[in-house]
Amino acid sequence: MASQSDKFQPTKADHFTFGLWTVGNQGRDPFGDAVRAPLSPLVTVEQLSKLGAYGVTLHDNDLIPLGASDSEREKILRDFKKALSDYDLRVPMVTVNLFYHPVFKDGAFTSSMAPIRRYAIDKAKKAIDLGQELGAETFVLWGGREGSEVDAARDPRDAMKHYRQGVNELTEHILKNRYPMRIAMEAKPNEPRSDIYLATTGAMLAFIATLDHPEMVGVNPEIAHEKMAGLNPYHSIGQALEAGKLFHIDLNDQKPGRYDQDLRFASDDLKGSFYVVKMLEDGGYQGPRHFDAHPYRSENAEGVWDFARGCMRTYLVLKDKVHKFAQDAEIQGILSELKTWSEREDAFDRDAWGAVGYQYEKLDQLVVELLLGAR
Ligand code: DIG
Ligand code: MN
Ligand code: MN
Repeated sequence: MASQSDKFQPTKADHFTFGLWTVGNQGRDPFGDAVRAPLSPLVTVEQLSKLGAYGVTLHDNDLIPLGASDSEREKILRDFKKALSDYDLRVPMVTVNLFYHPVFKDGAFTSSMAPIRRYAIDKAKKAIDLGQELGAETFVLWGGREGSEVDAARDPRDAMKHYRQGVNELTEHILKNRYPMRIAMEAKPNEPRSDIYLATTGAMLAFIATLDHPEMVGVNPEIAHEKMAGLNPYHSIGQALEAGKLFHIDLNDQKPGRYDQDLRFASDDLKGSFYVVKMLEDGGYQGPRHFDAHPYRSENAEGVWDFARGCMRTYLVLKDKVHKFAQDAEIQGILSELKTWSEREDAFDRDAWGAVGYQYEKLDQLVVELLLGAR
């Protein structure tokens, strides 16, 4: 295979991170079994480091199997920390699996059963402790089972009250232990539940405002999830950033109107992905460039690393296009002309304004040609 240009080779300074579950995805789907062998977290750390990644992220049970004994936990953590040190990788984010075990089949924090809610909150607190032990500064909470199929079974107002109680207990846990950690909540409209509560990043931002410690809680928008809701990730991420609430991000891609595909970053929607990179780079987002995606089921163990390379490389190619956008005289010429109009102070002439031509056709064509490498 032709060697890839050095210009787009990732380095740790790019702060790319991957979930253990992403490259470790074995290719199961509702109609087919695993196509790849399990991937050891130790191999993942070594391989991602060699590819230029900055860190890995994990659910509690991606690393510590449910039901592991204290001694098993200690050994797993010892080996994992050694690998992180040997390969100079960080763990900027930890999350909790509140969706795989059958106990969560009707919800975790929003379960109607108090004992299940209590178990879920305690499991999340232990995952926060694990994150602290690994040096994570962000705890992501994705409520994949917080939802419903039968609305007769639960009043969404009760679900909100229980969700709030759970998150408030997590912020109390962080404050009591003086952990330097923040919580980032991740929205998704559906799948695996027929409807998931707090379906979009916008809904999450409204919910966060009702918490005891809203300053400790932000959002972790996922591109695929906003697109599943028919929304424009550039706008969702922009709203979060402007509100000071973009605490983390899940980068991937998604074809419209399909199940959660978690595709390789920018592998479907190049222009939309370009604007996401533009928002992160121009908007001064300081967090890791985190990929929550997985390789196609078609891929073998080698193809997994093609997937990881592709995520990072395309981000860097688009970051270079963001730089070219800022340097492009024609694009900037149109934008500055629009800016002078925006500040006009002469007498308001409704018909004149109604007749204005905004040059958006020309502007968007220039962006398309920039992305196609035609300018
Ligand atoms: C799914 O999009 C969710 C889970 O993978 C995880 O809880 C979170 C981490 O970014 N994203
Ligand atoms: Mn997803
Ligand atoms: Mn995600």
